[in-house]
Amino acid sequence: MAQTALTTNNLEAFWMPFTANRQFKRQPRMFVAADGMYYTTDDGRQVLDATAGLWCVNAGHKRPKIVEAVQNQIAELDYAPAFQMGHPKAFELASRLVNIAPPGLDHVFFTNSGSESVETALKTALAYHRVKGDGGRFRLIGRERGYHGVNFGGISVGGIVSNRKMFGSLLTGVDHMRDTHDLKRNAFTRGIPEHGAELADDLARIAALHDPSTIAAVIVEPVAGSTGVLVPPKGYLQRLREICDQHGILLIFDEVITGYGRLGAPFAADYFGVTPDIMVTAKGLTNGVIPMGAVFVKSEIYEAFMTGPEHLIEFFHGYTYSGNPVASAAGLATLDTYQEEGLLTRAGELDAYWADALHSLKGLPHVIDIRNLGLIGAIELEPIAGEPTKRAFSAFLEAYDRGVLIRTTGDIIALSPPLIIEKSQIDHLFGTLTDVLKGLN
Ligand code: PXG
Ligand code: PLP
Repeated sequence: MAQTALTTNNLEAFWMPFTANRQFKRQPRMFVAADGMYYTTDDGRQVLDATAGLWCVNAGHKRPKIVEAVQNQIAELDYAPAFQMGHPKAFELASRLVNIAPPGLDHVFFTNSGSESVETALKTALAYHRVKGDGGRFRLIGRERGYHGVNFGGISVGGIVSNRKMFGSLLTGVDHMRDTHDLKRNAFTRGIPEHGAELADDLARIAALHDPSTIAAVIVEPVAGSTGVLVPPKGYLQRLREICDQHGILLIFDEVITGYGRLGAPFAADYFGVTPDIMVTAKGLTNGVIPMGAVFVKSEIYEAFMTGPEHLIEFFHGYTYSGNPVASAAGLATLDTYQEEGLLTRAGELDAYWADALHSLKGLPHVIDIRNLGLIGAIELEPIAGEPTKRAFSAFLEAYDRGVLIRTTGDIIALSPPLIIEKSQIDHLFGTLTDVLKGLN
């Protein structure tokens, strides 16, 4: 092995994100290569990727077309200024994206991550009302247990206490609906739960409280990912759409996880038949290989900005790397790969097999709920009394030792394999998890 931080044993300098730094640095877990469904560890073991990296490597690892496109693009045009200049691939990618997006979402703003996409969507919503002369709409509504990245807007509308409480004052004018998790009524539901559509009426209640004409937008994940795979109850998203329409509130779907085939349709908006006004994406857009996000907006939003003298900038927003050439090339090659292999709908072909295998874990020790939709799964464990998160973290470490990468959040195991997973690999994954769960304290 080359002289690396690992061999020189200097892991201190890197302050790792969302990581138990001291535990990790005592006992590091390092990947050095990846191919298809598998990672290779620094000690040469193969680890089945049951999380698509961090929900982003939807086409699997080291896909030849994407590797080649990135290599060629760096050699041809490495960077072009994002402001007042263009390059062809960003336009091509935006057009291709609009073609696979739900009808009406006809314009794309590029960012570099899900967090930036969220900020972009929130700012777009606020600015849209202003350019229309409706600047009294300044409130943003999120949801408890929502995850919208880690920037200030995102943590303000987000509903994860630990992501908020260290940071003092957040955005003002924000309120939250209740989350849709209802273990009592919906535990062990296969797919979409029956109970809880009425929770969408929280939006109507909050709107009435604040005066609906002060509300700019509501942002939700169609399926909450980070807080443990919370599938929306039957009719819930339709109800949110109706309430937004009644009150002139923009509906933002944060599809950072659900986008690009995760549910068996290109986007959750397609899957649920509910079209938002703004759709936030990232992750699977470039298969995770180059950071990039894309925010889709309805034509009437884009057009509302396209007024005034033509030489003036219409929207004071953008990133140095918006539509970066290498990221755009990665995005185009990713879309090619998805299309050639039918990956944007493959989860729909596998989901019954996936759900059968996942729900067969019911009855194992500590398992108090199992949830699924598309190629997403969650296994909720009873926490160890007084030591929340410890049981699931032990499962994570044990699964890793047995050659399977899973994700945990709180005491919930979350699964989201690359969409290329084979049935035999699904069997292997749940066989290993069964052994892991049987051995847990
Ligand atoms: N919105 C949603 C719905 C997300 O899931 C973001 C925004 C932020 O994206 P960036 O690219 O800024 O991280 C996310 C990201 C996990 C996990 O294991 C989830 C995310 C990221 C890392 C880990 O639950 N979601
Ligand atoms: N900070 C400073 C000092 C900058 O000059 C810039 C961009 O020019 C930024 C932050 C924002 O960086 P980015 O466009 O990569 O988000």
